[in-house]
Amino acid sequence: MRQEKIHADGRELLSGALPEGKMLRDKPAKPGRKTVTVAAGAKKGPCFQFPGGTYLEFKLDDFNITDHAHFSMLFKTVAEEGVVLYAEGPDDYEAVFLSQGKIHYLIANPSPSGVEGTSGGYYVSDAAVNNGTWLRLDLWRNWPRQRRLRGGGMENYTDTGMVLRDVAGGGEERHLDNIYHRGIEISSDIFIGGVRPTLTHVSGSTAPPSFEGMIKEMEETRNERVLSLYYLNKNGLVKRCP
Ligand SMILES: [Ca+2]
Repeated sequence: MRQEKIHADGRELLSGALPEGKMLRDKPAKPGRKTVTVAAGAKKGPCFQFPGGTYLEFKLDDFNITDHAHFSMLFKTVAEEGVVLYAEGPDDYEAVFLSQGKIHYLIANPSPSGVEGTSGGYYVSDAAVNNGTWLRLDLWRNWPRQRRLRGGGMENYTDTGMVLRDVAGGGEERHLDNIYHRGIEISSDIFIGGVRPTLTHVSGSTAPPSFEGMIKEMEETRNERVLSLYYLNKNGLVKRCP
């Protein structure tokens, strides 16, 4: 199986053109889990301050982001480079990182044989975002949606990509498409602010730099969970925001 590595500039990940994905038409949209009565968003997650050179790892029980997910968070930074979020599976991964001040959201989903190329997604903000203001970031991967057809009836489709909102200024950037990423498999471990150098798809020597700044109110909608209790605070360096 082809192993791809994440590099600081993200470019090396995108060898080959992205094939056009298939729309999700054959499966109905899955309703959200009904067992949790407190919806994500009702309780705001904490604010973490990242000094750089460290990260938080979340290992959440009963947490499934294998084929689709929706993360939401706010972040603030003046750094040009740094990992915001990273998660991986045996062959696939998704990464959100700053490069030259812009936010990049990369989904790598190589085909098992490697010959059909990569069914991934790559979304980059239009403008640099490292201006020290709070920005809301929403990440959608294979997110089930429905729309009414003009001739009647409903059509299922999916959203993948990111939406950025300037909390104070009100500006918004939308980078979404309806490509369904078939066969993507991401495990439930989530890395925020940096990556463990020994991860499958991370190359230790060229691992991207860690995040410097603040990240707060992290949540995931599919599992209706707020990301507050981390499994690992690497070297204890991530603090609560002052
Ligand atoms: Ca895959």
